[in-house]
Amino acid sequence: MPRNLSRRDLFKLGGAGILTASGIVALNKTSLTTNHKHNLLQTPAPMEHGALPGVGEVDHERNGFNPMELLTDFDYGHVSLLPNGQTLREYEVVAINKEIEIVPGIKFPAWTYNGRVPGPTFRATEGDRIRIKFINGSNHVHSMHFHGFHPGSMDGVPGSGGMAEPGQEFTYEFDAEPFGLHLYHCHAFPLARHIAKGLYGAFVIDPKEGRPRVDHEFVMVMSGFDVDFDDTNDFYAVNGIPFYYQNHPIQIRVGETVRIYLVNILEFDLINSFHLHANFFQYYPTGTSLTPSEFTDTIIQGQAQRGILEFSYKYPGMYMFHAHVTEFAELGWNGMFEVIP
Ligand SMILES: [Cu+2]
Repeated sequence: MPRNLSRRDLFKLGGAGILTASGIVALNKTSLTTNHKHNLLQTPAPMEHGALPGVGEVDHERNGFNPMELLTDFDYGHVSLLPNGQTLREYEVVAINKEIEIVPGIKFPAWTYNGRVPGPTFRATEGDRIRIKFINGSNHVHSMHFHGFHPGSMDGVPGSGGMAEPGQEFTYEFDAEPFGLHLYHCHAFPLARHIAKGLYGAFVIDPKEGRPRVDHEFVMVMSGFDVDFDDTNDFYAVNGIPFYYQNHPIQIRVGETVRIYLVNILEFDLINSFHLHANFFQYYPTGTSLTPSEFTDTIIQGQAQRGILEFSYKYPGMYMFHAHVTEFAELGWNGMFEVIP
């Protein structure tokens, strides 16, 4: 009897590293049978106990983005001054369909802002004027719906304003407020599909007086990939590529201060989480206060929740950070800090 192959079956088969070209074709269908399942196997051995899943490298050059660069890739836009003295930040964003390799051998037909998942991390200071020329270069209607204050006509929602048909463009313009860590995403319907396909990104608004100086600032956007389009995620990732920071630890030094802008845009699963090993962090929910609300080592975020984490490491070593939903970690949402003396 043919039956559907669930993401758990995939993982039992050994996860990311073993899918063949025929497997990719099979994954593009909505239902996988046991026949396909046999095609997926390159090596019949199950995953070894004690080993980390997700070895191997995707082609970052072909993808056109690299999660190590996305960590610190803050986009301040083209900056000028308006006659009233207000800072103007101008951006151009193009929505394009693009196939990206998310784990070795598995290509995901993504919908992207500027060819990357997540899209650009916009960064401004409270009170700046933001102007974003959005060009829809794809074959579906899309928008950019920002979290934060703005007129309804700039909301990027059907019935309010700011939708762009294929080949059309729309310019979003509003003042950056309130300060905090926000996000943006497409708000065309069906919404779950437009988000899950890759149309989202982080939006940082710094307070006028700034935040205390730290040694490192990193952006981490948590999401998932439903590669067989059955409305459940097959892989989980930070900054677009599952397992990336596990295979490429983020290097910091003992005592250096680290600030993480953490955004959850995961579709199909109700919660996501972040756990830091052998350490605690100060947590600022939504980044809208300069006083932390919690000193902890684990936080939970629902979709569109976000917050700022601050910490430093006392001892050198290798330290994991990951979703504390164990299944998410084993399907890609797992990373390492390498703390150097
Ligand atoms: Cu869309």
